[in-house]
This record gives sequence, structure tokens and C-alpha cells, in this order.
Amino acid sequence: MTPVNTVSEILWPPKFLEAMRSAQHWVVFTGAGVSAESGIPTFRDALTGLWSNFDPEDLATTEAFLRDPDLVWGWYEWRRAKVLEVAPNPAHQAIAELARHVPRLTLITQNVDDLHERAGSPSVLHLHGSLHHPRCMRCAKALDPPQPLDTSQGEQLLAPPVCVDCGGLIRPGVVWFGEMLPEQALTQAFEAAAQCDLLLSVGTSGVVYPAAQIPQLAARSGAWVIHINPQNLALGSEREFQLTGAAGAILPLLVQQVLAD
Ligand code: BJW
Ligand code: ZN
Repeated sequence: MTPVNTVSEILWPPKFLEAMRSAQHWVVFTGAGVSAESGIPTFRDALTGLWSNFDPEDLATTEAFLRDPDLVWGWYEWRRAKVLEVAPNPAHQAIAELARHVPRLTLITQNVDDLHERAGSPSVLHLHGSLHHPRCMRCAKALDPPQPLDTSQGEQLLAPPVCVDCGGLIRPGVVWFGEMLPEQALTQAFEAAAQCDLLLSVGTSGVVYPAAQIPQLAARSGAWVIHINPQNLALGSEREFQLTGAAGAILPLLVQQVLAD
């Protein structure tokens, strides 16, 4: 069985440094953990307040929105307002910095916040959409997001706006369970994973498909796959490696190593 390598056990083993320094095409694949140190809860954290009786997976569906639009729209507007209140953390910044120094980098995120963009990453493939791009449920017309909630007023139920063109309900611009991912972003993500030399998987539990296939695809194509996560993950291959800890602590060190010579 492949030993689980962690930063505390083995600091920057030479074969790993060599892989990082020689990689021509990097993929960085992020999940909710990359935004945790900005103060955004991960997806599978317990919910608080109005939503404390729900599992996030029960709110992230079309059925939930149609059953109780005010509950679901209120939750998403609350989350969007929280995102607007926080800033990118050292992990987002290190990824943006990395893109300025490695030959080619494809950034793929499952996150619905805009913290990679605000950290200066020039191009981000959003697999699960965005909190910042609501659209009509019926005619798909895009809507400028409304004035953000005042979160100091506490959690709120909130009626979604109605489309001025067709009268349909406005829904969050995210991808819910059972929905297809944006085709172009998914195709580009799969192509990049199949072609890269090294993939960094940062802050994801890897339980949601098809996104969870991305590191698997890279590993099958012979790329190095490095996981950055405080939780120990099951590693599947010789070229898979884990750096155990918080992304905001590890990624700046990793960038330092890439730049050192
Ligand atoms: C840190 C850290 C720090 C903490 N530093 N790390 C059975 C088997 C296989 C598949 C299916 C199945 N049944 C249904 C499916 C398909 C389904 C699926 O995968 N379900 C699984 C749950 C089983 N997938 C879908 O439905 C997708 N569509 C699809 O498949 O279409 C085809 C189809 C159509 C019709 C019928 C059937 C198939 C769509 C998936 C959409 C996912 N959307 C969400 C919600 C988005 C909106 C929102 O945000 O509300 O996306 S779900 C949620 O999970 C969100 C996330 O992007 C996604 C991934 O979560 P992520 O990012 O990994 O977060 P966490 O919380 O899980 O993990 C955080 C990690 O960070 C942890 O590991 C921590 O340790 C770590 N961490 N602090 C580094 N400081
Ligand atoms: Zn409409």
C-alpha cells in the first residue's frame, strides 16, 4: 500500500520537488476548503440559524427551491452577502501567484464564490456556477444580483425576484443536485485534467460527481496528484501525495518551493 505522506512526516521529498519544478501544465482544482480561512463555511459543515434543521444537500435542489422559494433564496442571498463581506485568503493569493510563475495553469473550482477572481486569478472554470449570477428559472435570462442583504439584521426568509420578461422565478446561478454542469467548463476541465503533468486538489471532500472524477482522470493519465487538506484522504496511486493541513498555510510554502532555485 502507498504510504500516506504528510508535510509533518516528510518535508518536500526530492521527487515531489522535482515533479513540481518540471511540470509544464498544472491544474489547480479547488473546493470549499480553500475559502474556509476567509470565513466561508465548507459545504458539509452543519448549518446554523434559520437553516439549522437542514442538511445543505437538502437545500441545493430544484425541488427544495420550488417547495419553499423564500427559504432557499434567503439562504443563497445570505451566503452571497457573507461572501461579499470577506476577502481572499493566502491560499487564493498563492494560487494566483502560482499562475504568474508556472508555464501553464488551469484553475478549476467547485466553489460558487468569487474569491479566486478577487485574488487575481485571471481565468477560473466554475463547475458549480456562481452565487453572483442569478437567472430566470423559466427563460434563463440573467439578472444583475440584487442589493446584498444586511447580515447584521440576522438570517432572513426572502422572496426571490420575478423575471421582468416572463414572470418566472429568479433562481441562484448555481448547479444543484441532479442538474447538468456547464458543458463548456466541464469539457475544458476534463481536457486539462487528462493533459496536465501535476494536479493540486485543494480543500475538497471529493464526494460530488462528476467533479470528483477530475483528480482521478489526472492520476489515470500519469500526472502527479497532490491533495491539500487537513483531513487524511485515501490515496490511490504511487504518484498521489498528501500535504496535510490548511490550504492557507501550505500553499504559500508550496509557491515558495516552486520559486526557490
Ligand atoms: C480544508 C480546509 C482548509 C476544510 N484548507 N482544506 C450516487 C453516486 C454517484 C453520483 C451520484 C449519486 N447520486 C447522485 C449522484 C450525482 C450527484 C452526486 O455526486 N451526488 C453525491 C453527493 C453522491 N451529482 C450531481 O447531481 C451533479 N450533476 C450530475 O451528476 O448531473 C448528471 C445527472 C443529471 C440528472 C440525474 C443524474 C445525473 C451536480 C452536482 C452539483 C453540486 N452542487 C453543490 C451545490 C452548489 C450550490 C451551493 O453551493 O449551494 O456544489 S453540492 C456541494 O458539494 C457544492 C460543492 O461545490 C460540492 C463539493 O463540495 P466540496 O467543495 O468538496 O466541499 P465539502 O464541504 O464537501 O468539503 C470541504 C473539504 O475541505 C473537506 O475535505 C475539508 O476537510 C476541507 N477543508 N478546511 C484545506 N482550511
Ligand atoms: Zn424569464
